[in-house]
Amino acid sequence: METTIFYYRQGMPIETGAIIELEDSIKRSPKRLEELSAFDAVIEVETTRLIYHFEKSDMVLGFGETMKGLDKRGSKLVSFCSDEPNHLPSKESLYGAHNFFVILGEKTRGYFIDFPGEILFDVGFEDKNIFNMVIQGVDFDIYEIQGDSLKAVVHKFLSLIGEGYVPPKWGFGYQQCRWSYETADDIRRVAKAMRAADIPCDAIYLDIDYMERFKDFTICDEKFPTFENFVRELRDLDFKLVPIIDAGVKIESGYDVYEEGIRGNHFCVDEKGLPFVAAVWPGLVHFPDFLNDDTRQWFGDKYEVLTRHGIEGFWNDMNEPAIFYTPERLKAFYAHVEKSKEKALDIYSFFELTGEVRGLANSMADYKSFYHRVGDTLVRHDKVHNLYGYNMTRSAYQGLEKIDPDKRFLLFSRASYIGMHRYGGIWMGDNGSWWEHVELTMKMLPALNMCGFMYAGADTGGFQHDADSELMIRWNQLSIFTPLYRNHAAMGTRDQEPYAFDEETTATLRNVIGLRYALIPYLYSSYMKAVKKRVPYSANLIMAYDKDVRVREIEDQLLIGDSLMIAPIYKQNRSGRMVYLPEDMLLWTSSSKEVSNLRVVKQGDRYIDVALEEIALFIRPNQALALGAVADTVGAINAETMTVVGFLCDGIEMSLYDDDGSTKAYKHEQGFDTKIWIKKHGDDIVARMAFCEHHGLMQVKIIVMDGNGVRYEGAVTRETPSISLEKVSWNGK
Ligand code: MIG
Repeated sequence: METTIFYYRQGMPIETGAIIELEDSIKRSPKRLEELSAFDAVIEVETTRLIYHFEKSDMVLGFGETMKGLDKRGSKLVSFCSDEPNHLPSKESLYGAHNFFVILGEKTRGYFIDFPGEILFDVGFEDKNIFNMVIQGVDFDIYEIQGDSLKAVVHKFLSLIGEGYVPPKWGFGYQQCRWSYETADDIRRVAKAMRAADIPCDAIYLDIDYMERFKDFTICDEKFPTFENFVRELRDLDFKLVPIIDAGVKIESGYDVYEEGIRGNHFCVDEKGLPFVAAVWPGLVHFPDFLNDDTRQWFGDKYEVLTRHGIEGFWNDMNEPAIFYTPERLKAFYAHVEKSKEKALDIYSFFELTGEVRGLANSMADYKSFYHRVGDTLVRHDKVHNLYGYNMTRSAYQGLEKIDPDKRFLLFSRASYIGMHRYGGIWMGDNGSWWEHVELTMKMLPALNMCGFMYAGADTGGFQHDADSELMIRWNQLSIFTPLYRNHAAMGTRDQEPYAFDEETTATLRNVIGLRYALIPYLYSSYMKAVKKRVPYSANLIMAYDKDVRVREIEDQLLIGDSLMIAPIYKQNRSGRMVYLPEDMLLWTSSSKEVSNLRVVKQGDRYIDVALEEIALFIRPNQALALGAVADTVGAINAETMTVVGFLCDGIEMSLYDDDGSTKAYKHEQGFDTKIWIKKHGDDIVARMAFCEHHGLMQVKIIVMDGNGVRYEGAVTRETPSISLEKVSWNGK
């Protein structure tokens, strides 16, 4: 995998910390922007335009969190972290600003535009032949990676931005959320119902109502009396509690976080140098100036208020930062209303008025009216906007690291910028219970992976609107493959816990979620390998099959790790779908973790039956899946037995990674590596395992099918780690 990096610098950019592993020799001698040959640069007074002329065959991949599919050509995207609760196809910005893309054509070139203000990416939208980029500034860095394949370029980029965040292993379990389980009793009910329905679940979430009037680092005593005992009670039932933390700090005299923030000059300031005031859930708030090291330390230390009670994970919300309104803009709006009273309101002035109401939230004028301290100068927020959520999560990560340096905490964020993946994951924000958003989950995941965000997932079942049982099942059947697997719904929507529908749905979801737990040995191993090897955990087919022109248009099938391809159902009332196989694969149509329904599917376009209770798993040639035992939680999984299911063509050689799942030992130690070899010797099929001495695994059942559909089985143990497999059936018979 050959790559070459070119580093360009224009003006005097602010240090974003996105790129941390660039060779010193390259870093020390940046090229001038004019030397960037693929793009023509036009530097104006306050903006920079970069223009690229498309070749006919060019595709544009990447950009992380967007509403778009695999190829972004023909799209208009705006890089500006936005609190966007309506994920409509026309939306140009979501919560993350991920300015990394790859132009894939005659040549393969990746670009990262390291600039924290707004960028317009017109990827052949106004003019289909022109990629027009408008950077709202004249100070930025550009990293160009030229390579011999998409895989090589992405690998290099993932290497430049540093090793990704690793959650505790329980973060791979199923997690249940709602806005809000309001009281301790609500949570108890969910916990009990989950166990009564025999549905595995590792965590239940606390949304904003657990706080005292939405004040960060407080707990509402009335709703959650003796919080510490409650956390323990839940832990005894094997559930983790994961509270939310919002970006805005309530202005309230006597509230310690507010008082400390004022005393320590920790808040962003307005033009007059006074703490900037905006309104979010707590009412009027100040925003911590996360761009400062001392503020990050101060805020990060606050997480101890909750870890002290036994909390082991957090989600950071509203950190674009979202603004409902500012008193300033509200005042202007009232004045407008007063003025409109003087003359008769016509339809146009009516719409102007209502438009202004809607424009109160997240207004660019507000983002231009406050400042951060950067070194000795004040920098206007809009110029560094995309660094805000990133630095909030960095603050949390560093705070938690201080609290317990070796412990992995669960942590993810709504807003993000490239580089934040080192500190936490992200969730995909306020989607809706729409089939289109099942599909969107599948489109976002690989694009996020290209940008380093591997611990990611959608609000399964949909946040806005009401979910029905079929949508719920199909969405879960996809989400079992996303590292972050969480069911979340908005206030006022129908209950959508796995037991909230009918008995049949509960039974199906029990199996679906059970399969997730069974797959953890494979999924966790794949995740850890991806983090360590700097490759995506999940990718579009084009990443692996770039010689096959057909896969250039395939965005509704995904690769998960090295062995697996999935083809989820994302439409209503379907009992199957077309799947394109770039090569022969072994199909396991699973309705539970029992391994039946195996068959070889030949390369090409195939119609695959996938009934509502089934999931189609495609195992690639000479690859295998590893299935463990199912339990209520990840921690309770019995590690002694495992089943390996493989598609044997010439020989399978695989290694499965595991570790303690809770400490950061993975950073400097090898981990537990279990190796498996399955080989054909004439008519004989020999399986051999190298058990890791530190792993509890005692025996492994092996099931393989060869290209002719002949199934072989056997079991290896620590005593007999090498065996011949027995032929058991012919194409499932
Ligand atoms: O303005 O905390 O995206 O997950 O449930 C809404 C309430 C604020 C937005 C988050 C969502 C969360 C909700 N929050």
